[in-house]
Amino acid sequence: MSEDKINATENIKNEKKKRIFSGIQPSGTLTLGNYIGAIRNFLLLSGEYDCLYCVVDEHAITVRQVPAELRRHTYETLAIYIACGLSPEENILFIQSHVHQHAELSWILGCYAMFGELSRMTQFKDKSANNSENINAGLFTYPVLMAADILLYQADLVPVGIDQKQHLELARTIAERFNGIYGDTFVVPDGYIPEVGMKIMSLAEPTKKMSKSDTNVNGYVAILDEPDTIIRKFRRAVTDSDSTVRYAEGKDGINNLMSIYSSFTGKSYNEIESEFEGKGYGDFKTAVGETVSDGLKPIRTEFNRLMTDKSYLESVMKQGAEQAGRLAERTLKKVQKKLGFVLLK
Ligand code: ATP
Ligand code: LTN
Repeated sequence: MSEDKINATENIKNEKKKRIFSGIQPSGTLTLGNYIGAIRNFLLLSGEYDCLYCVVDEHAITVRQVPAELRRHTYETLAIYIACGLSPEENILFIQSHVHQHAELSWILGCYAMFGELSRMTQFKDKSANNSENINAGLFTYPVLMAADILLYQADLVPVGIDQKQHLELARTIAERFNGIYGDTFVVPDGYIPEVGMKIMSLAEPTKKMSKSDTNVNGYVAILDEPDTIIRKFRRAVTDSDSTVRYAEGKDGINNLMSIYSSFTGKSYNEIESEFEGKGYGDFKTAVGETVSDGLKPIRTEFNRLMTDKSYLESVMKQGAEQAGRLAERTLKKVQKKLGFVLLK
C-alpha cells in the first residue's frame, strides 16, 4: 500500500464521529413545536453523529411542577423520543437528574458566567414576567445548567429551536472563557437551527411561540393529541382576513401553517402556494390538520405501547445514565484538576 493510502486509512480509522447533545424539559406534553423544532432534527442527525438526548428534569423545576406530573412527563418524554424513532441502541437516551455531574459542573460554570450576561437572557425576562410570584435563582441560572449539559459531553453540535440561540451563545462564551484561563478544556459547540420550523407559532396567537406550558390548549398541538382534536385545532387556527394561501410578511397565522405543512410534506412554499391556488383557507387548514394527524399517528401508537412497559423504559434510563455518566465523569475530573481541586484516587 502506498504511503498516502496508509495515511488515508489511518485518518478514517481515527476520525471520531462528531458529538450531538440536546434536551427537552418534561414540563408538559410535547408539542408539534418540540417535534418540528427539535426531535425531527435529533432524528436527522442520529445516524451521522454520536448523539446524547436528554430529558432535562432539573431544568423543569425552575417552574413549579406537581411531583406526580413531573414523574409522568419524564417517562412520557423518554417514550416520545423512542416512539419518534430515536433508538436507545443507537443513541444515549437519559434523564438529567440521573447523572449528578450536570449539577456539579453547573456550580463550577456558574463561577464563570457573569451576572450581567444572565440578566440579559430574554427567556429569563419572559419567564420572570409570567411568574412574578416565583422568580427563583434557578430560573436565573438556568442557562448555566444548560451550558453544563452541553460542555460535559464535549458536544460539537446542538440541535435546538431558535428560542435557545441566546442560551447556546452563552454556553460558547463560558467555554471560551474557561479555555482562555485554563487551556483547552471544552469543545466550543455550534447550534443546529434549520430555517424552516425553527419557531412554530401558537395556533391561537400566531405571534407567540407554540409552547407546551401554554394555558390555552388551542394554542398548541400535542404530539399525542387524538386525530379529531388535531384537525379541530387546525380548523380553528387564527389566520387573517386575506384569503389566498401565500407566504408573506404580516400573515403570521398562514406563514406558520405553511411552515408546518412544509415540514411534514417536504414541499417548498412555492409548491404549497400552487397546490392551494384558488382554494380558501378552510381547505388549507383541513389539509394541514389531516397531514399532521396522519404523520403523528404511528408515533402515538408506538408511544401507547411503550407506556405500558415501564420496566423497559426504566432499563433504557439505567443504560443511558451509565453511558452518559462515564462520559460526564471524564470531563468533570478534567475540569476539577484544572481548577486545582484535590482529587482523591
Ligand atoms: P416550556 O413551554 O415548558 O418552556 P417548550 O415547549 O418551550 O417548554 P422546551 O423543553 O423548552 O419546550 O424545548 C425543547 C426544544 O424544543 C428546544 O430545542 C426548543 O427550542 C424547541 N422548541 C420548543 N418550542 C418550539 C417551537 N414552538 N418551535 C420550534 N422549536 C421549539
Ligand atoms: N433549555 C432548553 C432545554 C435544554 C437544552 C439543553 C437544549 C436544556 N439543556 C442542552 C439543548 C442542549 C429548552 O429548550 N428550553
